[in-house]
Amino acid sequence: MGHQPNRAKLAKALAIGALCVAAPAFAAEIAISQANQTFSSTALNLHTGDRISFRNDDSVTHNITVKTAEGEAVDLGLQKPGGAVSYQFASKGSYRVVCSIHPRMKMVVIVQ
Ligand SMILES: [Cu+2]
Repeated sequence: MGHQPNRAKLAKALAIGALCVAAPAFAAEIAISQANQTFSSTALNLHTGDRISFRNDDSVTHNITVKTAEGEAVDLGLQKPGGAVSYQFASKGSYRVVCSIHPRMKMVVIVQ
């Protein structure tokens, strides 16, 4: 007997959960490609909370390191061809993004 109402409640809860997931996020996710050992953009302006997804479109491994304004270096690890890693820029400031394997690969990210 108490069966159906519970199921209805569960369905409602699931629907609300789905809505939350589908709700438009204020933070953006920007896709950056690495090809020919170059970032597809060398300078970006982001808002706090935005995320960059870095895709490796090269045939060589990359290793992105994000250097924050405070001098902290965040190593995103080895990234094989075809792989993607992402990083969220959680606070304002000027960041430098480099590949620790290919020092010529550089980009600047300004978060405001
Ligand atoms: Cu590299």
